[in-house]
Amino acid sequence: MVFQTFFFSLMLVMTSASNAFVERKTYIVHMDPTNVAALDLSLGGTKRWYESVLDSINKFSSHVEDEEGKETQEKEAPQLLYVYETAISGFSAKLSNKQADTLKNIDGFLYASDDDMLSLQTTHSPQFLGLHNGKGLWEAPSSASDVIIGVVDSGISPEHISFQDKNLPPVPARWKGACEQGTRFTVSNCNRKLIGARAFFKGYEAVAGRINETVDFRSARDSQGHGTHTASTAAGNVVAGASMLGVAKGTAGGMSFASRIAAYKVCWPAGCSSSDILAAIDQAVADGVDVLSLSLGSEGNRPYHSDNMAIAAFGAVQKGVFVSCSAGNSGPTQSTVGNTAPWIMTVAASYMDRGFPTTIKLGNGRVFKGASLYSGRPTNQLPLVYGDTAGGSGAEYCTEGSLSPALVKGKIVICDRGISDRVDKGLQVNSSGGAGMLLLNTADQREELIADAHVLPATSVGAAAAEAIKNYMIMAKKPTARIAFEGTRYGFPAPIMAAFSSRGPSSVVGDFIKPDVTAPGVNILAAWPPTTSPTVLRNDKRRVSFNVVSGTSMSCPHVSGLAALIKSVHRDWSPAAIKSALMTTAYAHNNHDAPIGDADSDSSESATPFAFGSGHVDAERAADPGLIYDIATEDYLEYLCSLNYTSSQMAILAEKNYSCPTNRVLDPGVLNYPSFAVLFGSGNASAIYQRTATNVGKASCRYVVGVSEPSGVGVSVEPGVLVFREVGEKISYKVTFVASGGKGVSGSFEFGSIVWVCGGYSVRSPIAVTWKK
Ligand SMILES: *[C@@H]1O[C@H](CO)[C@@H](O)[C@H](O)[C@H]1NC(C)=O
Ligand SMILES: *[C@@H]1O[C@H](CO)[C@@H](O)[C@H](O)[C@H]1NC(C)=O
Ligand SMILES: *[C@@H]1O[C@H](CO)[C@@H](O)[C@H](O)[C@H]1NC(C)=O
Ligand SMILES: *[C@@H]1O[C@H](CO)[C@@H](O)[C@H](O)[C@H]1NC(C)=O
Ligand SMILES: CC(=O)N[C@H]1CO[C@H](CO)[C@@H](O)[C@@H]1O
Repeated sequence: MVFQTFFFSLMLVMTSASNAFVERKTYIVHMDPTNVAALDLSLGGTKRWYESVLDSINKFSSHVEDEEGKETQEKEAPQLLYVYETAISGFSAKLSNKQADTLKNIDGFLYASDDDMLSLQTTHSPQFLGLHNGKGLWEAPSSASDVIIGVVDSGISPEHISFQDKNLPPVPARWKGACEQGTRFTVSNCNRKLIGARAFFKGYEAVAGRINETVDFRSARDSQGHGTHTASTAAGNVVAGASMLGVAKGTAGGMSFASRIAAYKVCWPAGCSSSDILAAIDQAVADGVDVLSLSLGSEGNRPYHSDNMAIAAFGAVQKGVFVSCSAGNSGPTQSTVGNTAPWIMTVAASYMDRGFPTTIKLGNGRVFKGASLYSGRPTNQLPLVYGDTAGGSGAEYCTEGSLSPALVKGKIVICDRGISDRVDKGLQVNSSGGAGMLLLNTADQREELIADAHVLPATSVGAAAAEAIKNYMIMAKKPTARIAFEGTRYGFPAPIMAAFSSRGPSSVVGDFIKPDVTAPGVNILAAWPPTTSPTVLRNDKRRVSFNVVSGTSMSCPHVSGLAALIKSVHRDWSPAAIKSALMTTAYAHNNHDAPIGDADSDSSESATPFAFGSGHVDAERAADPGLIYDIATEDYLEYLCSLNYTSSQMAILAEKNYSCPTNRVLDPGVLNYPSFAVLFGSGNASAIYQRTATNVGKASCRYVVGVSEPSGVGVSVEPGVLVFREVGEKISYKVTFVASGGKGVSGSFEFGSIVWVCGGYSVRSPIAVTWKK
């Protein structure tokens, strides 16, 4: 082959001894696009070229002698899974470790990572976000119909009423996507609402084997419910009279209900593989989506140049696509936040003012509150059983087979959270003849009250009440309880941060606050496939068309939908401008004018920006923020230079040869981010950050700064007044942070904010100061 030497350097040196075990894995290989672009495309294009690369790898690696000098023969040739060309540059392939060892000899090779498996982070919400029928952003929904939201998830249930296309104009002419055929999915499943649907499973099947078609559809059709739920939250139709078995009754509708949806299925029963996710992002950008919604978990602690999601998201953002991701469900532990790259909108989850309260009355007269989506009649005052009064080993967790029907029949069973699924515990109690269940939080889950769709009268119980109930079990001779279900109630103090919502500070870099914002993510009503039970358990035979689910997976598509709305009224705004608008107009107080609370504590302590970022998103204010902090690709690249990335690490992200400026000192503090995070060492310290505001409000406006200083830190802003005379004008200012000695305890945080005010505009950036350990 004549062109073989072109991509394969002549000196091939095997670095490691060949392994006796031929282990085949999927590798994601990042290539320098300049080398790839230099190809003679007459050879057949990028795909053909990568095939030849793999061919050569195969030839070479199959003629290597092992340690004993014997020639070993590779049984299997490398298998090319995907070629990435739009958001990232490179390919993924299934290779033996010996074959993988030769990758670094390919001209243009930058970096290879093992494929990994990520997981999904599992009516009233529009009103809670400030959206109202016929007003403001929802006044002229037709403008939103040109905006396309790509949902990378577990697929979609295409016949659902939420995705019907009544009254929608034709598909935007620029759309290049497709409706892919597959198991129970045809071209006719797409319409003017669901304009594209694709499935990505090569990476998944390389690890998990062929998809079992009795368990999942080998197509974009959703069997898990998650993707249908997130897509309808972002852009589902407005459906009146929606409810989940009578609970949360009302109108269900996506945030940007006039926008188009394109579904990219990457999540299968055992998870979502990175190689498939990258292929989906790459394709979605090529197809022409405006917004990408990714309710997926990624490793939170990798530097950006080795975080596949961050790399692909950067490629998308460079091409003008807004990328919204879930922050993760690993809270309330500190520094658990994922998807933290500065070009990603990282979304935390909080409660709305809607709840599903229950009342638990014990035999001693004490009353506690809980939450449940069960909507039937109250139980009678019934005997309570727990642990060895309910069954054998594992009975305290109500695991399968642990409960004794003789002991639990007709009684209320207490089950601790942990080990098995919350709703499965209820199924076990029900099938053993139990009449009800109290699902107790452990100390770890604090006062988080998740409402679940239990199959029997059952309620969740917070940690403090759980302890009181267990004490009562010990003290009382004949303990009893009664559970009553109050249905859907409104007016609770909100937002409150969900305890499960992952927390900052980011463990990758500390130059800005993560997560960025919070949005509703607890007990969210949205569309559900008619073939899937609300609990996703196989032996739950109930079927619903709307379901109530919780997670940062649910808060992320709220923000994706809002970004689409803002895009529809500000066509020319960059992803960073939309992000800035959502962040600087977010609020940090609740509906009672108190600070946002935290389900992590028993309501006395308020949450911090490391839980909610800039605050809770406010749709209408975000559409008219006054000022924005814009960030161009070049600014992100200079920021990455300030992290001292090598030239090949830079090339992975830059998608081109990029030389970091050498004529000046690069300071991470100059990234034009809409929030401030400052790291101080022990003793006195200071830092100067710079920001540039662009006027997108009234032409003539005089902004005056207001500063709320973090405890122990002096903050001065220079200049303190910004006078704008025209729209589009940019003015820079400097912020100096000076720590007064001795105040900071190592590892502690202090918070404050900077607010620019002109007339009705209020442009707020939170400040977080961390004293390093
Ligand atoms: C597919 O899944 C079904 C249901 O779990 C199981 O009975 C069947 O054996 C599986 N088939 C294969 C080929 O694994
Ligand atoms: C709960 O138990 C009742 C009575 O045994 C039974 O009829 C019902 O099917 C059970 N529900 C589920 C979801 O298993
Ligand atoms: C980058 O290198 C410079 C010069 O060696 C150093 O001062 C700076 O702290 C480094 N920055 C980071 C983020 O490691
Ligand atoms: C990119 O950089 C490499 C060395 O880092 C150099 O060999 C190559 O010529 C450069 N390509 C372009 C197009 O500038
Ligand atoms: C150790 C140190 O330099 N301490 C100084 C920190 O700053 C305060 C106020 O500026 C001074 O009073 C301390 O001497």
